[in-house]
Amino acid sequence: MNPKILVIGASGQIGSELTLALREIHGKNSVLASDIKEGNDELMKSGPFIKIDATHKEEIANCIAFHKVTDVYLMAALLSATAEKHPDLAWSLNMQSLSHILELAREKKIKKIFWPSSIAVFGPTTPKKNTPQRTIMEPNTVYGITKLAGERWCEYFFNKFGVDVRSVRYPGIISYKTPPGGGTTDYAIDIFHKAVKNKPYECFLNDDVMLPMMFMKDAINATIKIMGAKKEDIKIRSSYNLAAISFSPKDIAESIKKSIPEFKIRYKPDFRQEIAESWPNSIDDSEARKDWNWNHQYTLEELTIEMIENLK
Ligand code: AKB
Repeated sequence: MNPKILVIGASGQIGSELTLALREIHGKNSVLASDIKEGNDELMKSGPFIKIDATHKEEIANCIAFHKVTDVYLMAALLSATAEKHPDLAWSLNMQSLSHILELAREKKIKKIFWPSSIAVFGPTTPKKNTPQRTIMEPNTVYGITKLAGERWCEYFFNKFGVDVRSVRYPGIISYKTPPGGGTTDYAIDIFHKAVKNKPYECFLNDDVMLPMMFMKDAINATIKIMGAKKEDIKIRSSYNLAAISFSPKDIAESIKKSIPEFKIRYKPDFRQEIAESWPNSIDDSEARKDWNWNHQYTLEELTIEMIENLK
C-alpha cells in the first residue's frame, strides 16, 4: 500500500524541500504539507497544505484520522540560536511535538515516523574529531538538550512499544530555496546571499571554527533513504550520525573567491561562536553507511558552484 505522508514543519528550510522531493516520489496528493505558517510559492503550489500547530495533539490527531495518514515527518523545531533566546518555547515545541507523534504511533494511528536529531546532541566534552556514534554526550545548549532527550524518547518508544521511528543527526544544511531558521550554521548560507550581491559578509563565527556540513540534496537523499530502508536494517533507534563534509568560515570564503574573486569577509563573533565551539569538527557516520548504504555526493567546491548559480 502507498504511504500517505504528513510533513509537519513543511514551510521550513528542510521541510519545504523534503515535501517537494516526497511529492516527486509519491505524487502530490499522497503528501500533505503542514505548518503553523504558509510556505513559499513553490511549496504552496505543489500540493495540499494544512495549518497545524505541532504542539496541539488534537489538531494533529484529527488530521491523521481524516486523511488516513500512515507516515509522519516531524520537521518542526526551534534551532540552536533561537532556542537560546527562547528556551521555554524551544522546550515545549521540540519536546511536545515529538511526544504527540510518538504517542500517536504507540496508539497505532500511524505506522512510521521520521524525526531529525542534530550534531547539537554533542557538547564540549565530546571528542571533536571523527565523533563516534556512541560517545560522551553532554550538550550545553537548550536545542542540544531537546535533541538528546528526543533521541532517548525515540529509542524508548521503539524498545517498549515497537514504534518504527527513524532519525539522523543532521549537520549544518546548506540550501538556496528557503532561508534557514535560526541556527548556528546559518552563516554558511548567509555568506552566499551577500557574495552574489557583491557585498562583503560579516561572519558571526571566527574564521577557523570547523563544523560538519552538508548540501541540501544530500540531506534529502539521506532522509528518503533511511525511511525507505527495511525495518530490520535500522539498527540504531536513537539517531544515526550523518556526515558529508567539514569546513570553517575561512574555507568557504576561499571556495567562494574562486568564483567571485573580489568577495570580502570579516569576522565579528557573537554568542553563536560558543555554540559552534561546543560541537564536533567532524563526524564518523560509518554505521549509517553500513546499515542503510548512506553515501554523500557534494563536495565544498560543488555546493559552492551550485549555490552561486542558483542564487544569481
Ligand atoms: C543549527 O545550527 O542549529 C542547526 C543544526 C546543526 O542542527 N543547523
